[in-house]
Amino acid sequence: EKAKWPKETVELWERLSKKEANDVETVQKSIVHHVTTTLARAAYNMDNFSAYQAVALSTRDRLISRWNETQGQLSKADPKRVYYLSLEFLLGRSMDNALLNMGLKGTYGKGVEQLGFNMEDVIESEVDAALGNGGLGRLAACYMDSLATLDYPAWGYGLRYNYGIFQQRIVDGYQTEYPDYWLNFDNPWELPRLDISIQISFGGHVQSIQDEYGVTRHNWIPAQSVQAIAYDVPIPGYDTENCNNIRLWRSKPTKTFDLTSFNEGNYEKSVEDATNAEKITSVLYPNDNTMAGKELRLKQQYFWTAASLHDIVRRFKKSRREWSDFPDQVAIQLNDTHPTLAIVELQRLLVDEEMLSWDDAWEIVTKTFAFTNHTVLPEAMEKWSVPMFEYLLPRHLQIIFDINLFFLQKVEKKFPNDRGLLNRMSIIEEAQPQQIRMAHLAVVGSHKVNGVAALHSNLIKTTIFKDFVDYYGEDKFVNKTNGITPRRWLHQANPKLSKLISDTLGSDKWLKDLSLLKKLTTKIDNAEFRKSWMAIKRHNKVRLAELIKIRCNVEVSPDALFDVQVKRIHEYKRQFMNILAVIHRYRTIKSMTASQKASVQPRVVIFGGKAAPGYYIAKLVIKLINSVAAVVNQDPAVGDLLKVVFIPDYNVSVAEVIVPASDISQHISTAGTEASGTSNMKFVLNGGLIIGTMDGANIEILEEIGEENIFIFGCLAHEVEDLRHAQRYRGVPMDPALQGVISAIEKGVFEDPKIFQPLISTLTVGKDFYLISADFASYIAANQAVDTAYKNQEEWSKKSIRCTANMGKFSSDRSVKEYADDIWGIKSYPIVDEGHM
Ligand code: CGF
Repeated sequence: EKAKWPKETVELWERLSKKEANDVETVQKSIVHHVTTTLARAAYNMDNFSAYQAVALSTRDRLISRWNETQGQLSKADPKRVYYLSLEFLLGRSMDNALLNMGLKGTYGKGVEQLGFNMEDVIESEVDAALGNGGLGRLAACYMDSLATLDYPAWGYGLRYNYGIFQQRIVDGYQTEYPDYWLNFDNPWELPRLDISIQISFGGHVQSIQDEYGVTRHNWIPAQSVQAIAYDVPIPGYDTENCNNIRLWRSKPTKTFDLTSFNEGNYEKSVEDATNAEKITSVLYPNDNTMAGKELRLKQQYFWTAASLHDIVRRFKKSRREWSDFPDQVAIQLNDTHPTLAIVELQRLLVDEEMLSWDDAWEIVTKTFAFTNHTVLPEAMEKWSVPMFEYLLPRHLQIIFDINLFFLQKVEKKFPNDRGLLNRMSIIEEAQPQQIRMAHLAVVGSHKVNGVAALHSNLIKTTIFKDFVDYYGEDKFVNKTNGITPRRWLHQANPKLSKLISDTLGSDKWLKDLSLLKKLTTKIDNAEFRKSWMAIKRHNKVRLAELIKIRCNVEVSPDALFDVQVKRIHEYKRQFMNILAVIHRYRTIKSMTASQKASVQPRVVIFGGKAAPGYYIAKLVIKLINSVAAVVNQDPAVGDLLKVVFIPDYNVSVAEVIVPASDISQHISTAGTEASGTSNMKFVLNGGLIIGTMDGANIEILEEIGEENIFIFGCLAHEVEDLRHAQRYRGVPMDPALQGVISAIEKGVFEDPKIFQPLISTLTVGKDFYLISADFASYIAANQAVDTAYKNQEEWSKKSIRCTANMGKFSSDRSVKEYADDIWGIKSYPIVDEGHM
C-alpha cells in the first residue's frame, strides 16, 4: 500500500508513528493524558482504582507498540507458528507482569509515586483475569509467558468468558459461590477486534450428493449460526521486544439470523436467539478434573475450535502455499481433550470445503496436531453422548464415525481377530446411548501425545493408552514435564528474594536461564547470606499474616511454622487427610503437660482452594476445615501452638502472596493420581520445603533437590491397586490414630457430627479409595520430621537455599523449548525494535 503514496506522505507517517520514549516524564504525561481524556476525570480527583486504570492504559499503549511490531514482522517473515488451544488461560493480574517483562516497572514506579500514588496500592486495584480452574489454565499462562520470552512465534486461542471462575465466600463454614463478573470496569488488557468476526454454525442436517466425478460430497446445512468476535490479549516476553497474542473469542448473535426472525414478525424468538448466542461464552465451567457433559459445554468447545481453525486457515491461505505445506507452517497443541473437535473440524474443512481427498486431508491433520493429556482420573475423561452430539454437529459425527472406521480397520489388520481390543480402542463406546471418547479421538488424530511429568507419562502408557502404545509404538508417546515461569513466580511474587539472588549472582540472567540458580549453593555456608535469606522469608510471612488477619480475622504469629495446602479441593488431593492429621495434632497437644507443650513446634496450618459447586464431598471438607479451625483457634489449651485457617477465594493474586511465605507446603495426593502439580514447583522455587507423596512432579523435584530436602511419605503408585484390593477383600483395619480422630469427630468435638457423616463414610473399611488410612501413619511421621527439622533454623535455611538453587529444571522455558524442538518443530524468531508505535 505504502508504495502508492507520495514520498512526503510516507515520511509523515514514519515520523508520526515513532514510539514514545520511556523516561519518567513521558510516562507521566501519558498517564495524565489517559486520566483527563480516556477516563474524563479531573487531574487531582482520583482514587487508587482510577490511578490503576490510567497506568494500565498507558502500559497498554506500550504493549500495543510491541504487539504491532511483532505481528507485523511475523506476518512478513511467515515462519512456522504454534497455536496453543486451551479452554482456560488463568492469567491473574497483568499490570505488574507487563511492566516487569517490558523492563518498565522502575520508571512507572517512580512516575506513579511522584504523581502521589503508591505503586503497590495501584497494582492491588486490578482484578484477576480468572479464566481457568487451576493447574491446567495456569500452565497455559506460564507457557504463553515462556513462548514470548523465548521469541517463539506462538498464538494462544481460548474463550473470553464474561464470568470467570466463581468467587468463593465462606458462610457458616460452608463454601458459597458468587459470580465473578470481571469485566465490570472494562478490561484494558485486551484489544477488541470487532472487525474480526467468524460465523459459526450448529445443528441442521447433512445433504449428501454425488459430484460430477461420482464422488459423494457432504453438504452441511446448519440450523443456527452465531458470530465469533476476536479479543486479543498481548503477552509480552521478558527482556525481549517480542509480544505474542492470545486470541479469545466472544459469541454474539449474527445479524442476518436476527433479521430473518424479526422480519417474520417473530420478535421474541429473535431476542431469545440473541441471548442464546451470547450464552455460549458467558461462563467458564467450574470443574477441574471432572467432566460436565453439558450441551452448552460442547457448544463452547465447537464454537472455540471452529473459530480458531478458521482463523488459522485464513492466515495460512494468505501465503498461497500448497495444502501439503500446512503442517510445515502450522503446529496445533491441544491442551487436554477440550479442543479435540479441532481435529474433526480441520478434516471437514479440507474434505468438504477445500475438496481434498480423505487420505490427503487426514495426513495433513495428523501431522498438524499434538495432544497433552493431564490426567488419568476416570471421572475426568471427556465423553459426549452420540445423540446430543448428532443434534449439534451432524456432519462432524459422520466424520468421527469415518475416522473410527478407518482407524479400527487398520488395527484389525495389525491385530486380527481381537474384538475385545477393537472395543477398547474404539472412539465410540458401546454404551446406552453410545459415547464419543474424546481422548481416543485426540490420540488417533495427533502425531504426538504427551503426559506432564515422568511418572504420569509412563502411567498413561501402561493404563489409559496402553493399547495405543502397542498399536502405534512407543515413539508417539512422550513426556514433557510441566514448568512454571520464574518471572511471575519469583521475580514478581517475591521481589526481595529476586533482588537478593540477582545481587548474589551478579546479574539477573537467571531469569532467562534458571539453571544459573545452581550457583547459589556456593553461598549455603555463608551465615550472612543465610540470614538475609531467612529475613526475606520472614518478611513474606508477615505479609501473609496480614492477609490472614484481613480475610480470616485470625491472628497468626510469623514465627510459627507456616504449613500450606492451597489448590483445588478434591478427594484425590487429600485435604481431608491433612485436616484429619491436624485434628490428631490438636488432640496430641491437648493431652500434653505444660512442660511437654514447651517443646512443641508452633504451626499455622493454612488451607485455600475452591471446590466445584456440585462436588458435595469436597465442599464438606471445606466445612470440616472451618469447623476444626473454629474450635482450635479458640482453645486456650493450645494457644499459639496450633492455628488453622481457610483463606477464602484462592486465586492467582492470592497465590502470589502465599507462595513466597510458606515454610512447608503439602502435595499429598494418592500416588498415581496427580499428573504433575505445578504449585509444588512454585513453593520450592521460593525456598519453601515440601511434604509429599511419590506422585507427579514431586518425584522429579526430589531428584533435583535431593531426598534430604523433601519430606516424602506414603505408598507408591504401583502399590495402590494391591492396597485397595487388600482393604476391600481382606478387611485391613483402620489406622488406630485415624480411628481416634474419627471418634473425636463422631463425638461432636467439632460441631454436629451428623454434618460430617457422609465424609467419614468415605473412610469405612473397604471404601477408602484414596488410601488415607493406609498412608496415615507415615504422614504423621513425616509431619513430625518436619517439626524436628524446622527447630534447627540454621539447617533449615540451608535446605531452603538448596531447594531454590536446584529448581532450574522446572522453568516453563525448559518445557516450552522441549515442546518446540520435539513436537512443534518451530524456531525462535527474534523481533527487531524498529522504533514504531
Ligand atoms: O493439570 C491438572 C490440573 N488439575 O488442572 N489436570 N487437569 N486436568 C492436573 O491435575 C495437574 O496435576 C497438572 O499439574 C495440571 C497441569 O498439567
